[in-house]
Amino acid sequence: MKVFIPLLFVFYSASAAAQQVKAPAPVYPLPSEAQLAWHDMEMNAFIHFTTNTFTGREWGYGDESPSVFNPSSVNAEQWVSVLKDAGFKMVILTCKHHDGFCLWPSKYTEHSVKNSPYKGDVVKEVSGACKKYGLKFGVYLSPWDRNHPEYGREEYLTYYRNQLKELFSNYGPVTEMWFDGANGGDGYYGGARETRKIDGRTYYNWPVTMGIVKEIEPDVIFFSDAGPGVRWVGNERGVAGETNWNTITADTLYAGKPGIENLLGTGSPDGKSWIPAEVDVSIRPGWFYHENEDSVVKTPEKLFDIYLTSVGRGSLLLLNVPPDKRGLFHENDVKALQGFRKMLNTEFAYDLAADAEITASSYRGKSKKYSPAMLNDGNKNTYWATDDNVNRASIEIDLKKNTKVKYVVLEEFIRLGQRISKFNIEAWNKGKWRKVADATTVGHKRILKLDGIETEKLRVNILSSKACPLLSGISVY
Ligand code: FUL
Repeated sequence: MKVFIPLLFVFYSASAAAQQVKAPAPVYPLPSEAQLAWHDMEMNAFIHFTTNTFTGREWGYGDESPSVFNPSSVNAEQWVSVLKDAGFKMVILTCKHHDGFCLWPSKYTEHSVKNSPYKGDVVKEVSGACKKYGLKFGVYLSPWDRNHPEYGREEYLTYYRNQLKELFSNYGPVTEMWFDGANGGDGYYGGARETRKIDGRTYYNWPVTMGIVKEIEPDVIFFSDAGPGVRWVGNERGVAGETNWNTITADTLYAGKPGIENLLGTGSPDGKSWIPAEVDVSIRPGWFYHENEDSVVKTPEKLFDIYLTSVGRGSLLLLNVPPDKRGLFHENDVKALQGFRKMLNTEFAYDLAADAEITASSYRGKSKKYSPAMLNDGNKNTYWATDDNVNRASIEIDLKKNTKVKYVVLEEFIRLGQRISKFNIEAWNKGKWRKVADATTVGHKRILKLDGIETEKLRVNILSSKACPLLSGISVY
């Protein structure tokens, strides 16, 4: 009996100490559950398909006859299965682009597939294929409509909202809704053939329009230049800011304001809302399929670079792959996507940090719960943390033997807010530490490409953070 009492006591006091270590306080603003799920998708696909595919245009004027929409063999299962194999998690379809042609037989217009030789329902095909292959589905419904006679007037808003209700009620669940910032200008407008300018901030009365959608789909993520769910990254080249805050103050952004592109790319550390940047880019020069671009489909190497400047900078990649005139992904695009997947698999084949010994200059309350072991436990819900007011720290990754290293990947525990604003990486080389990378923000995922160095030890130095830093993972490839 005597032997057991002290042992029980030791056990009791150790677990009590662990319980006493308080979790770090959140750093506001925080992401919603829907935004966290969006971050985790990392790679989504865009599909641009309309009369432009057949006329060779990028922006249809709105006077195209539905008879031009004549794909011979639409196969949405081919699109979705190719995308799934490449690792994409959601498909966002241009249900209606600026030309106003609807890919579903909307009961509110004659300008749709129902009056085309195709006669089918592309929206139904795509949302059905997404369900079958386990991908999420998203809707792009261009607010600008160059076909509609009432565009620019109150009546058009009723039309637009009716179409949103139609799409969300008949083709859901819808995970993301894409509101394009390109708005107003010349167009057919039911035969008027004139220029119609609107005030992008007031005309659509977004709070009302989004409210209607939210009644049907409460958790939908709204994309627009300024959110509120996710923001535009400010360019269509596939590049997020090297410094990339998920936070931004929405009032400082509105469509058409000159010079906001840079701010969209970087966000701001003191931003009032969590509105992460989405990186939209096309696999081809244009958003729609054009035969003369068959030879300039982005290479797997280029797509991989884009992955590093989007996902690797804490953003999400939204890659557009446009079906061709047959209604299929072109062979060249399929090949490029397969090559891209192969590169991802090869470059990130084996995480050397999984077997490494990881230590840190400090960890929260010396509690196992916040120890460096949480960095390579393969669990995104556990994290290493420091004590309050300890905003600098070093983490050492001992690989045990000289190893060729190409990438270091950090993941911040963003559920409690984005914090880290400056860090660097050093490698152990001939008896001393040598700096191999300098960076700022981390966010959902930060991938640093090193020039294939050889080292047996790496050190991540967190140099500044808005509050105690929290990391859920470190990987080395
Ligand atoms: C832009 C549009 O004008 C392009 O046609 C394309 O849809 C792209 C994703 O957004 O603003």
